[in-house]
Amino acid sequence: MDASRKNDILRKVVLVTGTDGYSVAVSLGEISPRFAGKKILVAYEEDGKLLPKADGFARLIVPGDTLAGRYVSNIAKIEMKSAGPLPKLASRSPSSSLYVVGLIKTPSSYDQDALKALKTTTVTVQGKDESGKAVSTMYSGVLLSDLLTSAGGMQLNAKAKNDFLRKGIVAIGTDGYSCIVVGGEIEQRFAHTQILVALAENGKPFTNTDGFVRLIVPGDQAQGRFVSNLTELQVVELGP
Ligand SMILES: Nc1nc2c(c(=O)[nH]1)N[C@H]1C(S)=C(S)[C@@H](COP(=O)(O)O)O[C@H]1N2
Ligand SMILES: [Mo]
Repeated sequence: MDASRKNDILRKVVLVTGTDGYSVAVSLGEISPRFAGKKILVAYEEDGKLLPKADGFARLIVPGDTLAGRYVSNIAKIEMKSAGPLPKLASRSPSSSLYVVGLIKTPSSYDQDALKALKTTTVTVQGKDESGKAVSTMYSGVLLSDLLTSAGGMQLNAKAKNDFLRKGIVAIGTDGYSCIVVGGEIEQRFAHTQILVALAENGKPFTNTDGFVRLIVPGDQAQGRFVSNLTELQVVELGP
């Protein structure tokens, strides 16, 4: 970890590979108890018995993954990886455009009007205020998966099974703060996390200090991946 980077842990992923070479990425933002705290397991038993032979001695279990795409059977290797090049740190300035770049079919830039022209989704996030009281906040904007689709979709290898599970999206703020979201978290067929590029909070646009868009990752209790002044989304390779 780079101690000079705020929440550097949110830039890391683990790549889990099976004996057949199938691999998937899980983000530390999902694993870490301080953030999403998902109970992601390297399981050696199922219903109180050793795993079925076909699954090997250990299998990855990712609660919330509906189609079990990240349930890697016959785990052979678990590697820690960092997400892409480190963005330059800068002072916090309000963002006014969002670039979608990297392994995307049509690299694109969006301003507020361009995002408003896409399908709007609203998500409600449960959090706590300074006194510890439960509060819910409503965000509206564009689902990250819809935004990537509007930019032509990720560049994927059609021959590799579920290749999107080996891609990551690095979200970068104008201040250089960054974090990563992995393909398994955003693909709506697989995970039900509605990761949002939000334009409004409780029906009002963000104030200038948060920029015109902010990344919202429901389930992140410390809100570490709520990147404000979002200015770039970079699709990166996490696989071998
Ligand atoms: N651009 C940017 N976004 C950021 C951060 C940051 O330093 N820069 N800090 C994150 C962290 S650690 C937290 S806890 C929340 C704080 O959000 P708030 O300022 O709305 O309370 O924003 C997140 N988003
Ligand atoms: Mo934080």
